[in-house]
Amino acid sequence: MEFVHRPYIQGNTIAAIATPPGEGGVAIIRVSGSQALDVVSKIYTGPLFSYKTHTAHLGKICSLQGEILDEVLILVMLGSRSFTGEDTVEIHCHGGSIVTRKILEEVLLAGARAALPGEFSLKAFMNGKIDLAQAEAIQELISARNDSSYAAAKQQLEGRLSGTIKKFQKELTEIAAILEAWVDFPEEGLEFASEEEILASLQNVLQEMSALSSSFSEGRILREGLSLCLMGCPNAGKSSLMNALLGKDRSIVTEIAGTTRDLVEDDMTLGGLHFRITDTAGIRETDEVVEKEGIIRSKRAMEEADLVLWIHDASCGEDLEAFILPPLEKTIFVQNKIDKPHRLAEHPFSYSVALSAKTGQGVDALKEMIHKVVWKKGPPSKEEIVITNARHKQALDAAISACKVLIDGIRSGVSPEFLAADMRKMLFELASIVGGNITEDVLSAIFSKFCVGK
Ligand SMILES: Nc1nc2c(ncn2[C@@H]2O[C@H](COP(=O)(O)OP(=O)(O)OP(=O)(O)O)[C@@H](O)[C@H]2O)c(=O)[nH]1
Ligand SMILES: [Mg+2]
Repeated sequence: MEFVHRPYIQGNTIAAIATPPGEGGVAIIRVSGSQALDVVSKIYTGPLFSYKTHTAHLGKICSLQGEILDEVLILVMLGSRSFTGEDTVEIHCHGGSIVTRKILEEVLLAGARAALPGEFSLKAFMNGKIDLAQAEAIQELISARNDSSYAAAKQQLEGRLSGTIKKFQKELTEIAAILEAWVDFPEEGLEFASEEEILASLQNVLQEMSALSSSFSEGRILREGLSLCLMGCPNAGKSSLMNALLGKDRSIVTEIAGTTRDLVEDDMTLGGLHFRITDTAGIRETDEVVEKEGIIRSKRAMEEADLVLWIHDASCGEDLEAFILPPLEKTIFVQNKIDKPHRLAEHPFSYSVALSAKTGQGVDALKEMIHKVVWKKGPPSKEEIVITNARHKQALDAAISACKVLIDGIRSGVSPEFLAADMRKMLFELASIVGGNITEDVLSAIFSKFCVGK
């Protein structure tokens, strides 16, 4: 990992194109820092310094040599009321890639520095406009691929996760004060609170932290979605079902057994979740080299998948015992071709549906079943706070371990100095989630994953 942001200098004036590359109606060049007005005033025709904050003005951008480059709308956002917390000027120009690049070049010649990825958000964080968890949520919001990941990122950006962490910090700081008092005044410390009261408070925080930590698996589903793999014997109708689920003719379907050789992948959205769906080669004994390799890949895809659909041709009554079946808890047994005369098979799976990939009968029931298997305990409610970020999960788990050590320490009468150290460790880990004590290296690693211009 390259740490691009070191060292951070407050007030430095940075500039970048904030809109995606290519042609569009409008493009935005963002300039932020203590010299933002000076920089833009060198190339803008209007009375920039007289503008009130949060106002928009029509004017022209000229090169330093005086050539008119474009007619633009200028947006001025001053000081602490801007996103970054520093003077910001946005130049809204025509959205051609050449005109945009030319204006950015002039802005840089006029004294700004090209912004690094995520540097506007880094400014916002350094200036206390947002905490670290909120800054990370911005990038998650931008890269959200479905309604669920969007909702989770929005919740984090609103500061709901940060609020929960701050509540833990507040409760623990009160206990920490008592522990520190035990260290300083071993005789009198107990008067502040009884050992039972402290243990009860710690147990309470521990339980809440553990619940938040275990929401990560749900959070991962919301953020990244799931992989879904279609397996079964040749001609069972895997490719037909893939196409029925996708609602398009993606995978080749023929009556020849062994049609699909390579993995065929596509994306679909179901119940607000993103699914990466993989059609595979039918499993059978074969000496044919290409098919053999296809079957090896099928099995690998099955192992890696979050969810497997095992497709069974109910019209020909094939024998299930001939197969090594996928893990029962992540598999839905799909009895296909019920539009033909058929006999439903006995099977060991907990989840099953009968359908016809050809007519579409039962496909909606399969979609409902997928939802049920994904959210065994029901999907998280809008109010429930889930963590979606691996860094947050790691810090939370470290805080949980320190909390357990602390509780054991109090129970077994460990010296207060050690207890206070465990408490500090726990507070340190929680603070790192919202960015209280974060090092430049970690900051750099986080913000360098952002887009330029954000
Ligand atoms: N009647 C009927 N035919 C079906 C149904 N599903 C698939 N078929 C037919 O079964 C044959 C095989 O379908 P595919 O979808 O190619 O089966 P597959 O499992 O992908 O087969 P391979 O790629 O060879 O492993 C085709 O002729 C399909 O039209 C169904 O629900 N009803
Ligand atoms: Mg196929």
